[in-house]
Amino acid sequence: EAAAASGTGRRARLRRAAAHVLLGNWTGTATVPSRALYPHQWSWDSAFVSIGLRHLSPRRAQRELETLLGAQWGDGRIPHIVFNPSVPLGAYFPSPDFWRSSGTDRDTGAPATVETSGIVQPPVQALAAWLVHLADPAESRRRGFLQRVYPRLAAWHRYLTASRDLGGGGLAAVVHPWEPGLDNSPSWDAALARVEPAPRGSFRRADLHHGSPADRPTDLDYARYVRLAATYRDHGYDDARTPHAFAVEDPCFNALLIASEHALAAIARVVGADEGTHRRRAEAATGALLDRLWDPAAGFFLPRDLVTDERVPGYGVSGLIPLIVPGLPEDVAAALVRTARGPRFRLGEVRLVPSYDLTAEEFDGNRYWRGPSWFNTAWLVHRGLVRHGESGAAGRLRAQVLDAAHRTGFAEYLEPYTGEGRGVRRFSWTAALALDLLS
Ligand code: 2M8
Repeated sequence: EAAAASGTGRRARLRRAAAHVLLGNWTGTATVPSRALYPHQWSWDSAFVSIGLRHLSPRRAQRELETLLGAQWGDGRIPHIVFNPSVPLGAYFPSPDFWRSSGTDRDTGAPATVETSGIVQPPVQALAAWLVHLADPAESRRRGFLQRVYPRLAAWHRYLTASRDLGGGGLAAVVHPWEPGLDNSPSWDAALARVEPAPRGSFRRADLHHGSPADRPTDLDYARYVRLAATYRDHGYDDARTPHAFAVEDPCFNALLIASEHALAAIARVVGADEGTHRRRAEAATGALLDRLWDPAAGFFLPRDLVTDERVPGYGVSGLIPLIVPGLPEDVAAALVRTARGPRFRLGEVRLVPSYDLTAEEFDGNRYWRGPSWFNTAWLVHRGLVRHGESGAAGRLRAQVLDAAHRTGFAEYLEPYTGEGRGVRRFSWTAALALDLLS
């Protein structure tokens, strides 16, 4: 009884601490990932944040997504950053004067009244909208939440499945390493090596004011990120006209698109739109995911580099995320669970799920997406494990997330072996997703 009581006390403390982080990072219309390092609104961060916020305030969670969708472009894209005009330009790089979204004179339809980036992030938004609705369907109906977001989410998915099907095989491509959200993953090294770096001194990083250089991408990575973004910008963010030096089909990005398409089907049903279209799209994309990214020899999902039209070898956490896809063949799911438990990810033995193969030469337990464990990918793997009946492994992962989130003061990421926090603290999606797993 005493143990149960102390467990209840711990949960209450964690809940309070997580709520405190989310309140501190709330700007009045949305949540910043971190006041220090990321002082604007990020697309997939907001989606994850709303999944946690729904347990504190379903209304605020709805608002979070509505603010993001308010910055949608005419062509359907949801930008990866929505800039807060009250934050000084130098606080984050690249700032609005780099992206110049409102000055875009092409047909992309960037909003005139809010500054945004021109690239995108993984499509978690429809899944988040559905989960937010489920937290309080009465409040959602009262505010007409799903009616309002449905057309925008549908336009977002149309943009991804039409303009971003650069490989023509039924999957969405990412055209910048910031788009899959796993910025400096070793999975992008080979594709990125072909990109001519922007000249040294042509840009000034702001991230190093807040983080240790050893925990962040390198200057050479940044020089290439800048080149790719500037090229896209200089072609009016037009997907057909831009000569994409980097174009990749990423398993995590596409798994989220499929999960979100299923969520959109559920939303369509509530708002009286055509559910079948979304189900059919989800099923077609699942077939494409298996055809194009499943590597039977590796027993793993691998990104496809569209410049070489080859799969990218190596085991990144992205390849585990298709576990969330409804209707994944059982033998494929079983192979993924085996790999997660094996020496490359050591699920249950090291903290959370490392972002890259522990046995690979490229693994670096401190440097951002090159090895550290992250809470959003752990939340997704947890969801996949539950889907496939792996309740023991899911329960252990959940306990690790809750412990690590609280112990590190809601760190951005963890060194997988020691569990020490890395990056910033009071990081929003860490707090939000811990809250979700607690509830
Ligand atoms: C990181 O990416 C941004 C660029 O978008 C950065 O390094 O400045 C990534 O971890 C990304 O996944 C995340 O959405 C973003 C904000 O938390 O930070």
